Amino acid sequence: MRIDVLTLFPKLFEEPFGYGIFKRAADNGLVSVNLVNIRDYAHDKHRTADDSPYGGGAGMVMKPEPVFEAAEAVLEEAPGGRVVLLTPQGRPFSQALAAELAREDHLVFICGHYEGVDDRIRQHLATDEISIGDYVLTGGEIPAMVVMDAVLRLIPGVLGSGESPIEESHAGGLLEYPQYTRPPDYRGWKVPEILLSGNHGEIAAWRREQELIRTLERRPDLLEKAKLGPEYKKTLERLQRGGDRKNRE
Ligand code: J9Q
Repeated sequence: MRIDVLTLFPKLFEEPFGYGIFKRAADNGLVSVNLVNIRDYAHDKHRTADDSPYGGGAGMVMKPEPVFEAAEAVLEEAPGGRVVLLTPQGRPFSQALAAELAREDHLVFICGHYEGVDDRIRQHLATDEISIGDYVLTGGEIPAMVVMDAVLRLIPGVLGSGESPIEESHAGGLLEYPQYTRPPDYRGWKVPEILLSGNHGEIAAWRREQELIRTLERRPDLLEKAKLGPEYKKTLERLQRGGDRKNRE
């Protein structure tokens, strides 16, 4: 997969994507991340990328010409990719959308700044608009990094063999069970005995129950949409009948 990031702050992406699994993925030819400074496509000697809003109001708006021309330059090199504008008005980002984007060969991210981008960028350049959540940020860079992280790890071969992407939180629609490692007793806080038992059937049952308890308590909205197998359904029904003493305490 090729990813082009159009931003006024390309250096922000160098650290997070220059190390670890993303560096390895790049070295193995699975992904290439191309950082494009929008300012390089400005038309004047001051490299102006923003201007005051028509109709008045506070702040600045990103000008269309540098963004269009930066995008056209990368699309000429690599035609036909989805052009994603990060914006609070976009489609809510989710694991399902990450999986959809992970099947693409080419993504172009446009990171807006200031009070927003000229709306013609949204209307005539972006093919997708994505929001990572309902909060105010200063720019689209961090949202682009969030989307890139979620997408890249789903590309086959990006995660090592020990790091399968399938079993994790939200992939199955439930919250994850609690994880523990050594030592078995830390400051008197003990690892649940079942995990030390070596009984793989009981461990799996305990983990299913923990996922359901956590999801019921913290994110009951997720349970509505979750696709539960028969083992999960049975456990959920038992928990909802109040069949588990630990859960009532
Ligand atoms: C560009 N707040 O917020 C949530 N998802 C994306 C954004 C965002 C923002 C400001 C600028 C994107």
